[in-house]
Amino acid sequence: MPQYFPTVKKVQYEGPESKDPLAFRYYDADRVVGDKTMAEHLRFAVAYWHSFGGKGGDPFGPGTISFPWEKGRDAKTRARKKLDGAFEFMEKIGARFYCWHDYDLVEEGKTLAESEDRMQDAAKHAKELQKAKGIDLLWGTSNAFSNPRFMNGAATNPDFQVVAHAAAQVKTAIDTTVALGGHNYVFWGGREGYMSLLNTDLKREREHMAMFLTMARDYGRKNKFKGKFLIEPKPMEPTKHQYDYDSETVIGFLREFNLMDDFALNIEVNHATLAGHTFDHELQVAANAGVLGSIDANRGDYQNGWDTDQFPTDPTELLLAMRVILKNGGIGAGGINFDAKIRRNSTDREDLFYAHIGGMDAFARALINAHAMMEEGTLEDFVKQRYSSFDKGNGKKFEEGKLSLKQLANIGKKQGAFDLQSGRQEWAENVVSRWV
Ligand code: XUL
Ligand code: CO
Repeated sequence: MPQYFPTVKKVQYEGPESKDPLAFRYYDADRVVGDKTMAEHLRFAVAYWHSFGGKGGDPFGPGTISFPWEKGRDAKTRARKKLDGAFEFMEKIGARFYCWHDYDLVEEGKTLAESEDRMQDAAKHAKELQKAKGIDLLWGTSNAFSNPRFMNGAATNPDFQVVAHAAAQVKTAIDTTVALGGHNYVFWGGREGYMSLLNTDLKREREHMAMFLTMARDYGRKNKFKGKFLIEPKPMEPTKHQYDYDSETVIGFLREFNLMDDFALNIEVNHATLAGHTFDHELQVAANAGVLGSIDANRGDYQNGWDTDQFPTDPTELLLAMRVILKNGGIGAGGINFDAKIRRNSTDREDLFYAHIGGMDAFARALINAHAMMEEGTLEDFVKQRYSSFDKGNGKKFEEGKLSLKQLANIGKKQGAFDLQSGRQEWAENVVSRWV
């Protein structure tokens, strides 16, 4: 089989002192941190679309990156060669998971039937490669936003014909995910949102989205899909207002339409930033509701207000995120998917390796430090102590719902003057900086 990345061998762990740009300095897959190996904690996944399809085009110019598998003679051959290239990359970088949209796994055909046929062919090859290389599908999803037919949305499109077309696509994507033993199935909102309220029936569109997701859930469950359906919150882009705005919004939606048992959240760093939140805020909100499903790991540029999809490098941001994940007992059947792309001027074949090595090392380092920080427990002890007045006496009764407002007011009247309790934020920030 031809090598698509001939200049790179399997990337090895060499330790923090290594200066080899094609070695890991922190990610040591089999190193045990707490109760699991790094590979088990982090479950890294490679995003098929950016890594093997992203060509660097932007609104000001065409792509700068080309891929050898594009030269295959027909669509099925091209898809199979792309899989060969992808699995060679994933094996060399040591990622044990990957994620795709239907139409980056294959090129979209002229008809739904042609696309489905291509998906089935690609899935046969993907299955062989998964088995041979020990790599799993973290999640599949459907691209129901790029084709012009989805310009007004997919499940929330005002035209029923488009909704039905989207259903055919999603059904095939679920079938393919099941055929490949996918651990999860993702719905990112795509163009589910509006550009203007003037031409939009907001109530109906949200109800249509809930109906569509319920149907997808029922279909998946009838057809042996055991994993979670994941919704990926994002506040804006491409639409002015995306219905899956942020974690709180999506959780409210799932509760309203009785979808909490089967759905969880796929939290993306850059989407959190766009919503005006931190990454750890979005993770904590999902964790509190028991729906922290998976992660799309890509940062934004903090001077730009759009989704720049850069590889994660920020030690503080990742340390705080790993703290939430460890407190949650891990990420379960989810993983850390690099929904990130190399820059338009990163045109060497090695650049994709540098990018993933940087992201994997940044998370591994954050895992080591977050674990050590929590073993020391300074912040955890402080937070526990800060709320300790609710652990006993009337505070406990309040939490248990055993006080009326009148009783609570009487306690307030009787207690007299009391001391202020410092929140010690600067002290807490200094504790964190010891582990960055
Ligand atoms: C878009 C985005 C998508 C989803 C999958 O912002 O994050 O790539 O992750 O459709
Ligand atoms: Co994403």
